[in-house]
Amino acid sequence: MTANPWAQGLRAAVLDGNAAALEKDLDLLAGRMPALAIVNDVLLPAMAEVGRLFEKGMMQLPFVLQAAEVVKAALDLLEPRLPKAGRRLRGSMLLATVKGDVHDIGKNLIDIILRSNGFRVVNLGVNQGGEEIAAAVRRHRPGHVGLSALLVRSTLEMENVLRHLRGEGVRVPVICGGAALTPAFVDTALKPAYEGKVAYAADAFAAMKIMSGKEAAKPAPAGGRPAKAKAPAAVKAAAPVKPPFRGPRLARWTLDELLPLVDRRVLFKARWQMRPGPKAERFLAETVALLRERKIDRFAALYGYFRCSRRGDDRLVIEHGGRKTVIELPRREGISLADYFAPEGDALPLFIATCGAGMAALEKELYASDRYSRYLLAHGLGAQLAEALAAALHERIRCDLGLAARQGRRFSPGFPAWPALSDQRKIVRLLDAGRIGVAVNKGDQLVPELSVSAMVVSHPQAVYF
Ligand code: B12
Repeated sequence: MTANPWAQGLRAAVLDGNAAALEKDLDLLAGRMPALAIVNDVLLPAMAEVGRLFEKGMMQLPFVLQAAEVVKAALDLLEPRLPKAGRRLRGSMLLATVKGDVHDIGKNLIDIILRSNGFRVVNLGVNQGGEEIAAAVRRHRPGHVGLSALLVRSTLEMENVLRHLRGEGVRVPVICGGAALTPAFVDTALKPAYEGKVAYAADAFAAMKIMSGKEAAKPAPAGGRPAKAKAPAAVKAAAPVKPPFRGPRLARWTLDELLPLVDRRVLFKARWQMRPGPKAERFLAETVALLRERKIDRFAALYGYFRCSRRGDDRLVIEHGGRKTVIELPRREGISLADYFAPEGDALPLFIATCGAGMAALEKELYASDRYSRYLLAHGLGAQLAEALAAALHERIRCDLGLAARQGRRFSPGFPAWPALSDQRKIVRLLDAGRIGVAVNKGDQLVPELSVSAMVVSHPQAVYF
């Protein structure tokens, strides 16, 4: 790295995520070195340092994204001076979230970090099937394909994509990532479906190592022995709860009411990947101010009580509006959620809560205007506001039913005790969730994305499993 002070200034701007003097710094520097050298010898090494600091735990994710913002702004400013050909790229990736999945942020974080590290990225967007991806591979000829999936079901869709690519004769190495994906699944299900290489990467930094040939894909961790299932206690009949009303009802919370319910530790550590402390608190205050400015300060939910009865040993039949809806609750570890409902008739509390369309629009706008750090912060707070709403509804239902402390457990479709994500469609219909702008897409996901659906099980013996 050159010792010239302007280059040092630019490097510091990237590392500090501070674009305040960027235009001036770049102008001064461009008079002294070619634009291409600024990219290759200053910006990319600075970003590589950011990556090293992140991996050592010395830089936190929102600051990595701020650094990426500075690099993006610098590249935009340098663009007219950069030669059309000859720009050294570290590699290229065609990136897509697979069909049936509308989850954007995981894939977009990969896009942001790869681009700011000198990779070319073609981001196809969400809900992409094998045909679209194969056509884009032919068009863009990427060095790697990156597939993203949030849900278990979309990890299965990855296998279809790979089979389709194989059928089309594509052999470009593929890197897969996402919340519900495991290295073991990549090894056992995805690798055999494709002729080219398939690797798992936990994040953008792992992906860059694979793309640079620096690190072989990690072998799957030895699968631990599954915990021995405890014999479930026999479920005794419980006195039926008395719901205060039947059918759906609207409930609203303001941002001020919800904020005290936000779990800050989860927000900071899991959603923002930051240590709790003054910096995280400052980001929280700024993100809340942004939400207020955009009038994202009222949140709607629907909840209600429905007549239901247990049918067989793993089903509930819900009766509402002259129509029967059946929910299957498969037995696991000897327990089915159906065990907690009486065959002769019971009450089922259901709810849906959403951050609303305004939040989704804000996220889209922040990403499109290259405010990457704000994008992560808004998404993370939105996720925790959805959780806070769910907690508030859970509490309201517990109060309505007069449940004892710690009685009344919340279960959502898509989790092991209630695996059918498609039951979200049934909940949306029963609660008439269109009234609060919530719908279900073809992949059975709630739209807007930052929404939660659940039932509350009031039986005193109910446990999480
Ligand atoms: C926060 C969260 C929520 C939030 C926000 C969700 C969202 N869409 O953003 C809220 C509370 C709204 C929510 C709701 C639900 N959730 Co949720 N949620 C999570 C949680 C805890 C984190 C997801 C997240 O946002 N991560 C942050 C982003 C940035 O990470 P990411 O997408 O994983 O991407 C990173 C990596 O995976 C990787 N990566 C991603 N893609 C790629 C691609 C490549 C090429 C590479 C290299 C790397 C890579 O890099 C990214 C950056 O580091 C996960 C569990 C978990 N620990 O991951 C469950 C999880 C995704 N949720 C789950 C479920 C079931 C739900 C609900 C269906 C529950 C319900 N019925 O209400 C709803 C769905 C609502 C809907 N719209 O239909 C399940 C899904 C399982 C399944 N059955 O498929 C999970 C896996 C929890 C679990 N253990 O079962 N959820």
